[in-house]
Amino acid sequence: MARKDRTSSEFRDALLKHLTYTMGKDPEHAQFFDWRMALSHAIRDRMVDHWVASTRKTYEQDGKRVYYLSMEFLIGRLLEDGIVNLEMVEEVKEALDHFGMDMRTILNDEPDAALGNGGLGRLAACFLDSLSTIGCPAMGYGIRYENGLFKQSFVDGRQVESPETWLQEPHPWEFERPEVRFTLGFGGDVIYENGKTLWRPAELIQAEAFDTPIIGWKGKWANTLRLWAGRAVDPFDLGLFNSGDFAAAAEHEALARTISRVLYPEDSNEAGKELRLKQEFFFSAASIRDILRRFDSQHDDIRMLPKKVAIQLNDTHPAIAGPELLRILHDERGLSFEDSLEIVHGCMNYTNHTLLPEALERWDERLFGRLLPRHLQIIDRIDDAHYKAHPQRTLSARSDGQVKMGELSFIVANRVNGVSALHTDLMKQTVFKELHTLHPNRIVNQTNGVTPRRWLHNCNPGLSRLITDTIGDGWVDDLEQLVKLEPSIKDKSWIKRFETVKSDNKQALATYVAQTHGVKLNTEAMFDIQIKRMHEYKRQHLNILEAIAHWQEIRDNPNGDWTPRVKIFAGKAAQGYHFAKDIIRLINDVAKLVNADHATRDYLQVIFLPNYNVTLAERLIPAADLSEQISTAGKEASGTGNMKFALNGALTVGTLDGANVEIREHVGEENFFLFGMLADEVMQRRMMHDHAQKAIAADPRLARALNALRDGTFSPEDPGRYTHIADNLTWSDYFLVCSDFTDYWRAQREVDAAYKNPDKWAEMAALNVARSGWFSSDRTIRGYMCDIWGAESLLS
Ligand code: NBG
Repeated sequence: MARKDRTSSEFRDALLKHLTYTMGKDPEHAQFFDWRMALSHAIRDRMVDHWVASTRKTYEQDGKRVYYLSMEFLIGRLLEDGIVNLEMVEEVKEALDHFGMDMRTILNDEPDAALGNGGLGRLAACFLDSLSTIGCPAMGYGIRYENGLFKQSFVDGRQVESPETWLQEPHPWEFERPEVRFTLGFGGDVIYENGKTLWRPAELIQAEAFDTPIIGWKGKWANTLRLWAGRAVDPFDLGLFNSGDFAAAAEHEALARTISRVLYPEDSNEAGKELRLKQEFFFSAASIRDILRRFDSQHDDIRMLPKKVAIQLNDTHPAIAGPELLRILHDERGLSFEDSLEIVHGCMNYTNHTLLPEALERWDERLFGRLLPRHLQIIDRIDDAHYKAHPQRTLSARSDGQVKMGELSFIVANRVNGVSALHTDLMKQTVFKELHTLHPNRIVNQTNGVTPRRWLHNCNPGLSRLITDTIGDGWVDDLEQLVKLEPSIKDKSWIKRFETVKSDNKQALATYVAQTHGVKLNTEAMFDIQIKRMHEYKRQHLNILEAIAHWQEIRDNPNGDWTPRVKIFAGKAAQGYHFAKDIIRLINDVAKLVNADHATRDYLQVIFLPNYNVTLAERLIPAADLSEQISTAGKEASGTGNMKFALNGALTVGTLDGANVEIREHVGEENFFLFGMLADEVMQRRMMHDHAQKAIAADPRLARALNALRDGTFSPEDPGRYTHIADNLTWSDYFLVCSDFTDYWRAQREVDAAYKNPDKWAEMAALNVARSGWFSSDRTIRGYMCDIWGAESLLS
């Protein structure tokens, strides 16, 4: 038998074996679910060999290990990733064909692991993929939320949330590790005994580990994602049960489980805040213990820790890991406070992901002191030591009754990084100005990136094939090779193939939307897409306001030479963020009216797709012509969707914000539609008290669009529904929608004009692909390894 036949028959056997013995099903009666689980197990088996080999090598080499602590890992589906990274696509297809099953249908049966909100969580997932591809010994640590980010649906255009229940079905990728459990505490007292300070927590809980192997490109390396689940120390009170109080008997278990139940619990009330802080301590403290246990198994001198361990704090959520490590070293292991602090400082690094003041974590010191009394003392000592070293400083990690996690993280960390060049500069000038003056070498930049495996190779097979046909497949783990496409872009027949790929992707999206939402999209039109969390700074309302103004203009002149567009939105709003939810409703109401308008519907369609997640992004991005990156300058730390769109051949209409700045530099300003104020202009303009009214007075289109919000055009049954949005934009407009509207309008008309020349458009889009190679998360991770962690690849 030829090797290929042998391997595919071996895989067939493996699949059948799992179907029979893991799932307990006869192929005759197996459902999609059974096949998917059998396939996942068969693929997982293949991963395990690589995983064990990588783990072994990591121990043997005893190099520096990287620990990425993150409250979120938005990993999405894993089956296709696994199949592709193990180079098993053909084998799997053949095996499934043999049993009369369709691979795509089975892949589509997998639920998304939605353990994150947005960019921060997705970045962590891209980093895991790159760490494994590069062969950097690393581990991700997070929380195994039973309910990930809520499911979004629309009722009368309004967002309705329901729980995400991805763990209701067994999750084939994880390995439960009942032997890896740590007992953690909250509350209680701090006592002084024999010259020692000890924390005696009142409430105990256990953290249990669940491991998922993360396999890199071509299976050369695999790391681990370790997620912690909450467990009760005494799960069940038999006494209470026997006395007949069944609910109380199980209460411990239920309470312990709530800690890993939901992602970002509603924190507008005291109980929610407390749960959130508990979650942060829970996973940080469990991870620190696990890191120390592993270190101790190989070393006896704790002073070596910074040589062997680099800990990355993904935003401030795991910041309590610093004081916890210090507490263990000082209180439990008896090192001096100063030595402990030095070790902690040598290990910890902090990534800042936002400058929005409301997103920088601060805890009420009473709440903090009640849950973590010893840590509060330790934070004070860290802060005092810092003050002694820098008596000229004015800020501190604890002031105005609050514990300030941003300042604390900065003081504790060895390196602090921003996520785009602009964001890093703004960090130095604004939130961390004083700390940066005191520690001028601490802040470094690491512009975000995205994994080319998921975000081009797997999600856009048509474009991947064209690229590989043209330049070979070296680009998949060396994305900057995409520049080799440039000479072909001048070739008319190549551009035709490029255009065909895009139009096929648009057709596939249109088919999906027709099947799932019953809306027929005009595939001849430009697909203009804005997908991201709903937030005023991201300005989905600028986009819809421009759409309204454009619609009004088409109505005035229905026989004009308009460029047809389909405007697509997707994104979730936080449960308690009413304004953002009203913007969703507005977009849905506009869609209802505009899509039914016979005079305009050939030129303008609007659709809001519900329940945005990683899988939906994988469908939308390859089909985009235009990428909307229109945040108020200075507010979007980086963005990563912007990179995915450019890499898949969409042109960007955007402000000079976050990584847009660097995208524009790379793809060329002639291939990017720029508009809007710069970050410093934004700050200036905001000081003008009547900036919005001036902008409205100067632009009749804007005034007319705002009037349509006021006069009930989009909500005739409830005419006052959108008055508050118009009022907000007229009287406050913190995010400067009105001041940027006119220039946005101009840029959009340039977009329209450019789209009229399809070959030229395709050429610009292809240049975006060819020049986006720098935005690979492999490049970002190499930057962290070299500038922050001092870690090395173990791939030979
Ligand atoms: C987000 C920023 C994005 C950035 C991602 C990843 C948070 C707190 N921040 O601009 O808003 O791309 O982080 O760095 O989620």
